[in-house]
Amino acid sequence: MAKPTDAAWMARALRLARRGLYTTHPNPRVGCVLVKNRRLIGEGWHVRAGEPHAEIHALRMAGETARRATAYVTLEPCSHHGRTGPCAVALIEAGIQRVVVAVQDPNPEVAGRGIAMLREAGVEVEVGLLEEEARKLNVGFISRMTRQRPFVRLKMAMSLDGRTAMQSGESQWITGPHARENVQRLRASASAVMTGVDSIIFDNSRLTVRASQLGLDDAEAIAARQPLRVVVDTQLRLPQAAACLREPGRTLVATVPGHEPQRRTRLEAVGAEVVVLRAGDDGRVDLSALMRYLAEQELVNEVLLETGATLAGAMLDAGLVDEMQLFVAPTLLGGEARPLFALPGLTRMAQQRPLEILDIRAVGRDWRITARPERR
Ligand code: AOF
Ligand code: ZN
Repeated sequence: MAKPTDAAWMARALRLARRGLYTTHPNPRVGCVLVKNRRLIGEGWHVRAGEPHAEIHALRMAGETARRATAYVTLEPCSHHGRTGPCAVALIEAGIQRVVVAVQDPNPEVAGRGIAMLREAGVEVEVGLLEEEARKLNVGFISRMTRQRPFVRLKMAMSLDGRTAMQSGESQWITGPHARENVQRLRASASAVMTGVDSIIFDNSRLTVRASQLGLDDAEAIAARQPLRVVVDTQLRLPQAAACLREPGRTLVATVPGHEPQRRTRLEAVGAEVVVLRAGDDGRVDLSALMRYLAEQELVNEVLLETGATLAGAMLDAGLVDEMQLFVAPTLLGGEARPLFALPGLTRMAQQRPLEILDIRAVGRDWRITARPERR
């Protein structure tokens, strides 16, 4: 049985793990706390892939006092030789007596082996404390490891009458500065930001993380890792002059076979990376194939989808939207304006797409609704 203070120490480890929210990609966010005689003797979190894991930082801080201590770790200690040695071995060698783990590592290279190694060495191990919170922090990593596709979060800004842009496509700005700062954080925590080529043509959005808009202490460092930009562009219509192509970071343009080769050459000349994927039945980029590509080739954990009604509708129809963040502005855009989703073929009430609301809160003068499609 967990002792009363275990949850409090694990909560601290989770808070530490969250400090890696914007930087650990493609690795998971992990925190570790070492406790002896009810006192904190070491703590740490994973900052960046290639750098030491959370446990190693905590063990370094504790030094010799780590012997017979308890370790609280938000993710199962690793058992593999990756860019760093196995944390399970480091904990055993340091003489840790008990390890409390929030969630098992879904990475098939670990997947329970870290826990088994600890137990074989006589370390007492408990698994599952604050598991739900720990999973939430790494939904993307878990999705990539278990479903071979990223976790997709769709962000949209709309008026109270459900419109996202005027008929002309003009949409800047529907929501206020607080909501836009919120979106900056969503971008910063994502591995990739994805959009359709029409959104770029209308808005010429840069899809970047701007340090000045992040509102965080280490904003500069966070903005240094720009999320991968992904443009879905079946006919390679992306303009050479698109603003996103002049920004730091990479722009991946996903297309299908049969596009005009000169267009590809022109885009590559201005730094775009073109990837040719299978076409779906409608002749457009097969979105499931794109998700698999992003997970397997680009190690994308979380995708932030910022796009218009067509691609948003297609992603929803393909069952590829895991969560929606809808920013609702206190304004009306009127009847000719563009709706949130294009869902052609939806004509009867029986076909409606029910959502489960997870959270609603005020963000400046706007409202943010977090929802997910109800699984049918
Ligand atoms: C831990 N503690 O803090 C993290 C873990 O490439 P590497 O060597 O950094 O290994 C990355 C893998 O290690 C990652 O896929 C995940 O399975 C695990 N991450 N494990 O014990 C940590 N970040
Ligand atoms: Zn490790």
